[in-house]
Amino acid sequence: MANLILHEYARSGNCYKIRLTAAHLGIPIERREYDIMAGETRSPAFLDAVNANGRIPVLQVGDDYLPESNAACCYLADGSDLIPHDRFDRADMLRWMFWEQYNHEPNVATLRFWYGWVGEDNLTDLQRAMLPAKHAAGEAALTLMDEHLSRTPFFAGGRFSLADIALYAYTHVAEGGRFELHLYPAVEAWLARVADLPGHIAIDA
Ligand SMILES: N[C@@H](CCC(=O)N[C@@H](CS)C(=O)NCC(=O)O)C(=O)O
Repeated sequence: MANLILHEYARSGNCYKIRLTAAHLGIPIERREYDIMAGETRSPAFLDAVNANGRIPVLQVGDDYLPESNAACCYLADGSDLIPHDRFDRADMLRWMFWEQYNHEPNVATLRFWYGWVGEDNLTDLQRAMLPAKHAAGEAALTLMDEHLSRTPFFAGGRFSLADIALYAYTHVAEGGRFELHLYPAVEAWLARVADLPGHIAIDA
C-alpha cells in the first residue's frame, strides 16, 4: 500500500473512524494535525492542495488526497472482513454509512461540537434556533439505532463492519451533545461490544 497520511483534528469523530479502521486492520498511518478552531483547514494552501471543501479528515494516499471519512474507511478496508463479502450485506453496510452522514452526524456530532467547542454562549441566533430540531433529530437517530440493535448484534450482516465503526465514532461521545445514552439500552450494549473487540482504540481526548 502507498504511504498513508491522515490529515486530521484528533478529537474529531470523523477522523477517529479512520484511525479505528486502521487499528483494526493493523495499518500504520502517519498523522498530521490541524487546528480547525483556528481555521487551519480554510487556508489557501490547504484548500488548494488537500481539500477544496476545507475540512478534515483527508486520507493522503501517496500523492492523492481522499476527503470524507467513510470513503477513507472504505479505502483502507477494501478486501478485508470489515466489508461484508455478501453483496446485499455490503450494500446494507453502505446504507448505514450513508444514513450516518445524513441523519446522525449532522445532529449528534454537530451538537457535541456546538456545546463542547463553540460554547452555548457563543452560538449564533441561527444555531440557537436550530437546537431543538437538532436534538429531536439526534434522538430519532438514536431511537432507530436502538430498535435495530435490539434485533442484531451489529449493523450489517450480523457481524462487525465499517457501518459499526462509522456509527460508533460519534455515538459513544453523544453525551457531549447532551444526549442521554442510558435511554437507549441496545445502543449501550452495542457500544460495549464494539469497545471490547480486539484491535479497538479509544478516541483522542
Ligand atoms: N462529511 C465529512 C465531514 C467533515 C467535517 O465536517 N469535518 C469537520 C471536523 S469533524 C471540519 O473539518 N471542520 C472544520 C471546518 O469546517 O472548517 C466527513 O465525514 O469526513
